[in-house]
Amino acid sequence: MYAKRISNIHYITSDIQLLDSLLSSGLNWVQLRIKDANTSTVIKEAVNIVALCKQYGATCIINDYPEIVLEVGAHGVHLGLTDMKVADARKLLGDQAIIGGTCNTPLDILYQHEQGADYVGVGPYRFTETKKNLSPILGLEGYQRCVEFCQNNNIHIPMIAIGGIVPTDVPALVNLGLHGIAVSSVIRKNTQPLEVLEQFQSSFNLLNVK
Ligand code: TZP
Ligand code: MG
Repeated sequence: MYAKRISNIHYITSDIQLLDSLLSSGLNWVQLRIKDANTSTVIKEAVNIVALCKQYGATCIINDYPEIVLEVGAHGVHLGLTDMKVADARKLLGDQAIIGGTCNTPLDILYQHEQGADYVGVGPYRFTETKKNLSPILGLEGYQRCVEFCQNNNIHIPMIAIGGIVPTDVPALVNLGLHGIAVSSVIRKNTQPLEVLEQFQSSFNLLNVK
């Protein structure tokens, strides 16, 4: 089993908006992802979000900036393939930190696993405007290839699907063997964000995924 509990629902946001209400509705994992800003802006936002997450006992992961994790006391970092290597971030942050790595292919998963990632974000599932320079879209077939590759190579790592995911996608992804999902716009841009969170939560509950 995994020593670190990786949530099934990761919420990606660039600011604190909505977070209080989402956390009080049971959200337990937040990834702060701020692009095109200077580090002092990221630090300011991170300090506030870490404090709020800690009030709710939620995990807070910082995208891209391992040093900021140390500075603000976040739980860990999520790193892309062109960011600091997971193994280097591990040296910096230690065994207790949660480190996630982005993947688009089975070989990326092998690589991030060998680097010592605690989970992998695998995507994009479908087109999304949230990320620039999107890697090739995976669809269910892409995830099937990733899951089979991991089975055949005895790789055990929680896989989090990402990219344009909506609540009705959850059953197919979980049935394939995905551990969870990471979402941003479907919650952030919705007029009823709490309802969307609840739909994700009930999908996982119905599938009896803990
Ligand atoms: N990496 C691949 S897709 C994506 C990231 C960070 C964005 C996911 O956001 P959304 O709005 O849920 O598509
Ligand atoms: Mg990155």
